[in-house]
Amino acid sequence: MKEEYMMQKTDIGVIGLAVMGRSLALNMADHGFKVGGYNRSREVTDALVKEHPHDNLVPFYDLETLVASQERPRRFLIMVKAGKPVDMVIDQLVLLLDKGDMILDGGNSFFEDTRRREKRLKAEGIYYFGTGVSGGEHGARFGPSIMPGGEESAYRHIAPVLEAVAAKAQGEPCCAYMGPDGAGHYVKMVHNGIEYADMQLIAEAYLLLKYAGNYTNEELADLFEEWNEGELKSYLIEITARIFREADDYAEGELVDHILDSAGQKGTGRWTSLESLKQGVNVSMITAACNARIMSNRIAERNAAKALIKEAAKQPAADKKAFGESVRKGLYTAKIVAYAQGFDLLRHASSEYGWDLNYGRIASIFRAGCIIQAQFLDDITKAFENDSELSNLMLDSYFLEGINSGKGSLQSILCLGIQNGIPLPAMSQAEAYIDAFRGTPTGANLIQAQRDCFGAHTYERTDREGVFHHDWGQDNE
Ligand code: NBP
Repeated sequence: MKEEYMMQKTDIGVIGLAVMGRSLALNMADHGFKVGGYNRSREVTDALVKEHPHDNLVPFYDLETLVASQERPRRFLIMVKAGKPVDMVIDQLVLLLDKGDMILDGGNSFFEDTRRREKRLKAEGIYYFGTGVSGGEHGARFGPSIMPGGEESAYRHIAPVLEAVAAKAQGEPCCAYMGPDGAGHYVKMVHNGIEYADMQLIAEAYLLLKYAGNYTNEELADLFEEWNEGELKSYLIEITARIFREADDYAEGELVDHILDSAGQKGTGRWTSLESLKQGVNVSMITAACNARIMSNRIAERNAAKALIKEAAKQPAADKKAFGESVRKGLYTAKIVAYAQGFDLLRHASSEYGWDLNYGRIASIFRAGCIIQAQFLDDITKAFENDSELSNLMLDSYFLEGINSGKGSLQSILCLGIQNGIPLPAMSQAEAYIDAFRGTPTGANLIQAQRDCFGAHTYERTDREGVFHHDWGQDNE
């Protein structure tokens, strides 16, 4: 006799019921979609339906029955570990599907894998959507930011589900069609890169306030709460304020002081950084954030070097309150630069891969559900609505004003931080980027002279057209 589940009709199948898959499946079920849930290991499916029984969530134990439970065109969301497991699931699923069916990959897949898979499945008449999902477990369960990319004409079949489960910002779903093939996963990758830079900047503001401003955890919590009322208002600032107040379960004082100074990373920041070099785009703040995490991991070497390399003499800020305000302004200025770099990468990728990305729409779907959600994103949307061809966010009048009014603060906190021996890699990169961007000499004239001197690489001149080579008067072998 057939088990009861075998006769149930479903609207969508979710394949992979770990943290993210189960949360999205329940979110869809809450929104009235009949969801078929399948996981490679049966016990995971059983645990889900036991712990979270839901009328709209039907367990399946084989892909054939899951596929048979849907009317055509069918829809499946893959939520398994990124990499080979995604290909393995596709290989099994594709044998059971018909032309016009749809597969969504909601994991953190590398966009080049998504492009490859989309191309392969398109040849078989199956629509493949690389779908970035941001917001972690809580977001997936109650409303993530969703970035789908694939065949636009088929998007209408998946839009009702994705837009229903997505977070809402001012009543609008934080989900929008990004562009063809790998566009969705690319945007998600850059989102994660920006998240790395954002978090690093907040960490540097913390170091400045703690070690040059002598702020206590309570004072830090108060200050971050105050910041969260203004232009820095964001999820990351809000949770940081809460973190400073969190008592430790094992020792005296706050938990933050007992957490090892060594940060993990899963690779999406590194992908963004590597991709930026490929595109010839400067996302130095994202790279700096990756490098800061790498340095933080070298605990033994750092401990050994502590005794060998002289410490900077401490020079506390003269006026704690004024310093706090300078840090706020400097942080905001640097944050503008981080987003300017991230969106610059998107702009180049859009042209390179032929995606026609809509930057205002991208910023608008980051407004809720995801880690980088911030008030500031409304201003980014406005900037791109005012000028869809905006070449750099810093050139929008609103952000230009932010850069010009905050640049002095960024410089002053950098100076004090460096005098106190505080590492500020992301903030330093923000300052260097602004200076190079505004046409300050970069020293490239000297580099061109050296290249021409040792390799006859030629140079261009400031006073006449053409390409020149100079006889530098020595044997350069
Ligand atoms: P994991 O990334 O931990 O993957 C575990 C799931 O993959 C399990 O369902 C497992 O099945 C399945 N799986 C594996 Br591993 N190999 C498989 C194979 N060959 N065939 C079929 N299934 C296989 O799950 P997650 O943390 O829920 O994340 C899912 C995706 O979402 C990942 O790409 C992740 O990077 C992304 N993501 C995660 C977060 C987050 O906060 N966790 C946020 C945003 C995006 P099993 O039970 O049989 O082993």
